[in-house]
Order: sequence, then structure tokens, then C-alpha cells
Amino acid sequence: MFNPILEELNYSIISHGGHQLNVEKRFQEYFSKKKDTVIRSFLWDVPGFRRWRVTRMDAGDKLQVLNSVAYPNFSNEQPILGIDLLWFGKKGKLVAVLDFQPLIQKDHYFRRYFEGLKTLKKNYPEFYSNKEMNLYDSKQYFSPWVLFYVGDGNNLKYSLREVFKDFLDTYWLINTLPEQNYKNLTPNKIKELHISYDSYNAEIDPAHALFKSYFGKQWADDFVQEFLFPNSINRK
Ligand code: BLA
Repeated sequence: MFNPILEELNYSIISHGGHQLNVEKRFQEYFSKKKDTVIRSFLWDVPGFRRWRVTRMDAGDKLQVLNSVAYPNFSNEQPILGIDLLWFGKKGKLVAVLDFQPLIQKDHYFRRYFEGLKTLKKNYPEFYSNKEMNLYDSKQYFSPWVLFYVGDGNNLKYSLREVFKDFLDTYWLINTLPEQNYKNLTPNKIKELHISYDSYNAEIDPAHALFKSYFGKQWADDFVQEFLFPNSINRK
């Protein structure tokens, strides 16, 4: 289900100057005890970004996952790119969340970085879920224009790949926005907000319970803290 989307993502990263980095062996590829599920992760060095991670989990027709987060450099206040795609094949249920994850919830910030996503959302009304988020706080690190779909994955009006490509292309356009005449967030503030993003997500992410059930508690703890959200660990 998500291989073509992963290809789209890789192609897009490479065409923006990205190079693949090594991932620590224990996180690069890991099999469940039953050997019927595998999780693979990738890291990219992309100009303008301090970390770009991608994770693909394959549990057959039980579950497929494609998850990615791209953190811009601390000198750049633009939103974090957030991608979470889950396909529960047996049930035919798709959960798709695509967002420019805002560092702050301020009008001037939204006006500067979210015009593209706003337009995109109008083009894909199906991705306007009227379902409330029940785990996450939609006002914390989510934008009002988050593309959010929960439901039947077999009868989507548009191909997910098309929506995904449009979404990525729109994110890259942020880099081409002209300078604005207001005070940007300082690198120190940006760093603080990235750290708080990781801490918040490490605590709340439903992935932990999922990983625990497939890969055991120790691996799940390590993966969430050290690979998914490394800034959640106080390294001072
Ligand atoms: C939901 N994400 C979920 C769920 C799981 C994951 C199991 C619950 C799905 C359900 O049963 O309905 C899984 N999350 C993962 C996995 C990883 C992960 C496997 O991080 C890591 C590999 N989540 C993100 C990012 C966003 C995000 C970047 O990681 C933002 C784009 C959003 N995931 C998100 C949202 C929900 C979700 C909004 C719905 C939960 C809710 O209703 O609050």
C-alpha cells in the first residue's frame, strides 16, 4: 500500500539534495519475535534540515505504516513536516495524517507558512476529518489545516499518492517564500520548541504501545526515545 508513497518521498528528498545516512543497526531493521513483521528506518541528510527520519513498518494485511518527520535547522522557524500513514488492511481502515506542524499557534506565523496547505485542504475535502483527535491535542503542534483522514481506504476519491505528492510539493514551496517583515523566532527558541515537540510526542505517541506488542518493551522504549524523538531525552 505505501511503497509507491515511500518511493515518492525518497525521490522528492533526493531531488532536493538529500543523501541517505546510516541508521544504527538495531533500528535499521528489526523483526518481531514471530518474524512476520518488520520495521525499517531511514535517515536523510537534507540541505536546510537537521534531521529527516522515515519509518516503514510491514505487518502484512494487519498493518502497514509509513511515518516521517522532518526537522528544519534551528535557524529556520518553518513548521516541522509530519507524516503518519496507517493501513489496517484486514479492516480496510486508513488513517492518514499530513501536516506542516507549526512551532507556534500565532496568526502571523500561520499567514506566513500555511497559505499553500490551506489551498490544498480545499482541493481535498475528503481529508477534512470531522473526527476529533482523541489522543493528541489538535492545538499543540497541529495546524488548523491538517490533512486528516480516518475511514475506508478502499474508496478514496483521489489516490493517496496524488495527495501526498501535492502535499510534499507544497511544503518545499515554503523555502521560496520571500522574507517577511516581522521578528522571526530565535534559534534558541526554535530549539526549545523542537525539544518540547519531541518530549510531547514521546509521551503521547500511540506507536509505543504498538511497538511494544510487536517488538517487546525494551526495543519499543529505545526506539521511541532514541530514534523517533531523541530530543525527548535530557542529554545535558
Ligand atoms: C494515530 N499513529 C496513530 C495511531 C497509531 C500511530 C498506531 C492510532 C491509529 C488508530 O488506531 O486509529 C502509529 N505513530 C505511529 C507509528 C509511528 C508514529 C507507527 O509516530 C512511528 C513510526 N503522528 C505522527 C506524526 C503525526 C501524527 C508525525 O507520528 C502528524 C502528522 C499524527 N497519528 C497522528 C494523529 C493520529 C495518529 C493525529 C490520530 C490520533 C488521534 O485521534 O488523536
